[in-house]
Formats: sequence, structure tokens, C-alpha cells
Amino acid sequence: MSLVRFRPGPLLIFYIGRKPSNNYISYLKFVIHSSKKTHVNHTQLNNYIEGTFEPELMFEIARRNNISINYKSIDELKKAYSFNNLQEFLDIYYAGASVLLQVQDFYELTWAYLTKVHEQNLIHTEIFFDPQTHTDRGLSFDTVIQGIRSALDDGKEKLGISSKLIMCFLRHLDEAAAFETLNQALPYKNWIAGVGLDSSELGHPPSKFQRVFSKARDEGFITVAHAGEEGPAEYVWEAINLLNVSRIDHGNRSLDDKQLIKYLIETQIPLTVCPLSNLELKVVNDLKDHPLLKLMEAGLVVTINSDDPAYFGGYMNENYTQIASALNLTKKHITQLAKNSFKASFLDDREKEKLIHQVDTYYQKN
Ligand code: ES4
Repeated sequence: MSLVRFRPGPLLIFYIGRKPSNNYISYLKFVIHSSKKTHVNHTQLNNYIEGTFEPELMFEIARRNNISINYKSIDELKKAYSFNNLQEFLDIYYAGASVLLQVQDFYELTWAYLTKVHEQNLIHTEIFFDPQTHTDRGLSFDTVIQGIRSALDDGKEKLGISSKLIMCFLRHLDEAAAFETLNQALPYKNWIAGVGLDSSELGHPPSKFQRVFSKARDEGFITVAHAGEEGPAEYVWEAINLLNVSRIDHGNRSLDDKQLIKYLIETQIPLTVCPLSNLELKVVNDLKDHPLLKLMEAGLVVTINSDDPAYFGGYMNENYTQIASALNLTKKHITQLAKNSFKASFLDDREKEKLIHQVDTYYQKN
């Protein structure tokens, strides 16, 4: 994303070339579109690799694998991207992912994402992947991770994009299945920075996965979890107290609980917020009602992310421009969001400081 984009997770780069006006929209457009000669960075932390599956690539891979898609054309498929809630989206998202069969398919999916975010000047991405979506169809864990990993290696080498992988457990499945997935991941421990929790939130509280997260932490994984996207603030407490998470994915519903907000401010546990996802999944009815600014002004560490950009109509740039416009964000807010994205990342402290300093310098000069 010139500001950078992706679900999971990635980091954002601002380009500096000429002075923007004081108006926030020109500032943001400037950040996004100006010359590539100098830049400030940004990262994205809540981005699903399976959620970057653009319809064109989906049809191509389906054809190659002799799998028929339930939609006659790309346009027909795109028309189906209209959701009333998280579950309606997940049904179509899992169906889309089911055309991925070979290592090469996972490679192409990931590489397509990386080249796209490279155009938006992303320099770092922290990406979710859902192994159970694939192993439940008979694929091996190895097939999935080899394809993703080798594209990420090429992304580093050829595009200069660094990355971290976060493996999510599907919370609509049971604890035993999550343990099995964790065991499958152990031989690939060096490739996976953390574990997360995703899929249908309501009725599947974090407490269901307390023991598997405990084992994951013992094995050295960082932990994160989706909480308070559709579920109650209580689920955010559970993610913090029972799963020991370093970040909350979404967390919108935290605002329902004053004590929780106080705690999130004190501890500076970040929230990875996804404006266009929230709009498309009817978590909010209008971006003007989005809680992002309230959360920021209260002093929480809030970041902007794109979640499943191929399904929700936008990568990072689109998330930034649309939320900035809806909430009248100022240059100061936008700069704070970029700095938060580094602060909340799993980069090491020296790297974070360097990147935050670049954002500050950019802000002062522009
Ligand atoms: C997801 Cl937006 C969202 N929430 C929960 N689980 C997911 N898996 C893919 N996208």
C-alpha cells in the first residue's frame, strides 16, 4: 500500500516527492500516489492469503485443476459478493479456496498478492492462512505451506517485501482438530511466527481453544485471535486472559465494555481493524458509523487492515481512503495509524523504531 494493504495482514510505505496541501485527502492521496523515490513505510497485520484470491485467478486455477465453479463467469461470481453477515461471506470464501490443490496454486495465490501490494509499496506483511480449509479436503499441510512459503521467499528476494505467517485455527471446528493442526505445523515451526483464531465467531468463544493455545505458546508461537468482530466484548476478555494474545483482530465490540477499553489503553494491546470488511459484513451499516476514530481518540493502538481484499472491495489504499473520507480523518490521525501499524507488528524493536521515525519525519516535512 503506498499505504500498504492485505488480511492479514502487511506494512505500508509512504512516498515523498512534493508537498501536499494541508487538506487530509490530498495528504492521503499524496501518501498513496506520489513518486517512488523516497518513502515512508506502513504495514498490514490482518490479511488472509485465501482472502486475496481474485476471481480471475480463481477461474484460471479451477480450469487447470478441472474443478467446476458454481458461477458461469467472473462477473457472475463477483455479483455473489454481497453479504449480510460473516457466515454468508465464509461460505463463499471456503468454496473459493477449494479450487486450490497444488503447491503451484498456493504459490500463485501468494505471488499475485505480493505483486499487487508491491505496487502499493508494501514493505512488510503479516499474513493469515487457514490450513484446515485445505487439509479437510485431503491436501497435505506441506502442500499448503510450501507454496505460500516459496512465494514469500521470492517476495523478499525480488520485491523486498518481508513477511510473517500466522496460522489460524478454524473456531467452528473442535479442539481436537486444532490440536491435530498444531501438531502438523510443528515441523514447520521456523516458518510460522504465530497462531490465530478465526472463522464463525458467535457460539465459538476463545475459551474453547484455551488448551491448544497454551500448547502453541509452549512451542514458542506468538498468539492472536479474532474477537469482538461479531461476538461480544466478553470474547475479547477471553482472548486476552485465556489465550494470552499479543493482538486482537477486529475488536470493534470492545467499546461495549468500559473496563475493557481501560484495560486495552493501559496494556496497549493493539486492535487490527478492517473498515471495508466491517462494512461488507454489516458489522457497521455505514463507514461514518465505524468506531475506528472513537477507539483511536480513547488512546487504543488501532491499525488499518484489509482482511479479505478480493472479497471486500479493497486493499490497503482503499481502506485508508474510504475510512479517512467517512470519518474526516486528519493528517495527524493518518500518521498515527501508520505508526501504530509498525508498533503493533511482530518486527523487532529496532526495525519498528526505524520505521516509526520515518513516518514522523514524513509527517513533519509534509
Ligand atoms: C475472516 Cl473477516 C473474517 N473473520 C473471521 N474469519 C475469517 N476468515 C476469513 N476472513
